[in-house]
Amino acid sequence: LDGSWFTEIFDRHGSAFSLKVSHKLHDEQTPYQHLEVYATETYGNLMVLDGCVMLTDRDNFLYHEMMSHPALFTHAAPKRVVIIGGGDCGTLREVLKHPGVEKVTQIDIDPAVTRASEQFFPALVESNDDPRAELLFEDGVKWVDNCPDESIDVLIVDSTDPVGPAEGLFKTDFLKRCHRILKQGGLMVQQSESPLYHTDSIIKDLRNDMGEAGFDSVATLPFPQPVYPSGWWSCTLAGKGCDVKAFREEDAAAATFARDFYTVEGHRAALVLPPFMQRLL
Ligand code: AG3
Repeated sequence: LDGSWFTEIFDRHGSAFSLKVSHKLHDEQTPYQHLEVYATETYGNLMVLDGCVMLTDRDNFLYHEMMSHPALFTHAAPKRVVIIGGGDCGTLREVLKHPGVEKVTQIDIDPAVTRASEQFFPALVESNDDPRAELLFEDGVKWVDNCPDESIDVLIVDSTDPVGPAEGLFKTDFLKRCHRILKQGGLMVQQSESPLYHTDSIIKDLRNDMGEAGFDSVATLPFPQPVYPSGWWSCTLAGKGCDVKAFREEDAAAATFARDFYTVEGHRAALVLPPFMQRLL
């Protein structure tokens, strides 16, 4: 492909994903990662970190809705929410749509991601001035360590792949620390890569590590994500005295906030693991 295409190559899987770009909007080496933003011909703006696609205007709703609404409709009454990573603020925007949420703290290590989102993805930051939102730029692992025991209802880990800055966020040790700060009845949700490419590796390990960290129920929810490796992605929920395979279906059905993907039926369907995943896990 010539220079008018952005391509992310998934070398280990012998595949790649490309978008036709009209021009580059931003290129910055931050202290943590290489941040690029492109204008594409058909997917709106595209954000890339260390060569990996993070989001596009056109399809980020899939990921951000699935990282937030299933978890928030699983918790009995979520009031205190934490997002580790998520600097683009797309997950934060979805969380703030839940009127019962009293405070959301987003902790991303890299302020440059939020600055780029403000500049190039204004729709994602549109609710950042909500008084319930707190944006911090520091190491999420350290923040969790300084957080009091049993003080959080829902913890969302919206990270990059488990290499580079986000590697530590997939380790048992970090999951144990997350378990400590969750109240009884609380849960965490982590982006967990591709069902097709990573079920018998990253997803399986994460689920086992969540069990080892003390969580008593685990569920992996697959969802489409055209711009990520294999075009298919997942999040994994882990409950602390909370069954993550059940959710508040009536409340979810009655919710009136705007969304483009999440539905009660879709949530129910996402809880049904495809047979190939059942075999591998
Ligand atoms: N976080 C998940 C990015 C993983 C994509 N991996 C890849 N392209 N190889 C996205 C952050 C959106 N808030």
